[in-house]
Amino acid sequence: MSIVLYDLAGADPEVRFSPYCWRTRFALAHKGLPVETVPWRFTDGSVIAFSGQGKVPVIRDGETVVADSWAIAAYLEDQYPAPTLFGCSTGRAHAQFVNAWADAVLVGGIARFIVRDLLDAIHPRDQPYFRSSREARFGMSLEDVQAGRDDRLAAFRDSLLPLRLVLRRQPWFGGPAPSYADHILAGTLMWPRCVSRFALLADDDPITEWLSRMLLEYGGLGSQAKRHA
Ligand SMILES: N[C@@H](CCC(=O)N[C@@H](CS)C(=O)NCC(=O)O)C(=O)O
Repeated sequence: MSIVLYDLAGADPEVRFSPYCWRTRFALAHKGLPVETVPWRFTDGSVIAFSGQGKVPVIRDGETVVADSWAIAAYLEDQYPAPTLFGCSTGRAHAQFVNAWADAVLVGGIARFIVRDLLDAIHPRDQPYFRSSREARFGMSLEDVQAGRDDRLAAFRDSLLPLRLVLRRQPWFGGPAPSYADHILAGTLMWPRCVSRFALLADDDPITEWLSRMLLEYGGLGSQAKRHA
């Protein structure tokens, strides 16, 4: 039986763009687990009824419901140990750091470049909620958040130096093969890729090269993802 994943969808139900849902998609693919995705929109409310909270990803595995991408990765690792997402308990602990850094630094950093583009990709019925909730969070209009992005791009790219330093020594954040650390980072980068045409990364950036390899993993899962036109 497939695991069911409630997955954030855009106006086009095939455009799936959540940085957290993508972490789960990669983790499920890594484990070779069949998945059935259910498109979910910000104003659906449907996941609250059975998961007790209002965010995706949420998975349903038989009778078990798990919300939150990190909790899902931990659940999958415990329930379906091979192939491993973390390698060992130390690897799991280190992946926690990557997860926290991606949530606290990378997601917020990327948002400032694409949040207005994102508005155009989401379902019209989600747009008023998305605009008001995100403008309250940023304390300014979505247009102002994204304004001047070309001038801010070099500083953002510089801030990703630690990723390049790792890739200088090894092909994947997991070392010789992708691990959940790769899923966290690639999942996060699927978000701008799916909703915006803004070139966040330079073509000759080693992170771009790693991401292009990551997109081809798992039968080209990431590369086949539909993008907002
Ligand atoms: N810590 C959660 C974050 C999940 C999250 O923020 N999901 C967003 C979609 S990218 C969401 O469902 N937001 C609902 C809302 O803003 O109302 C995780 O890692 O899964």
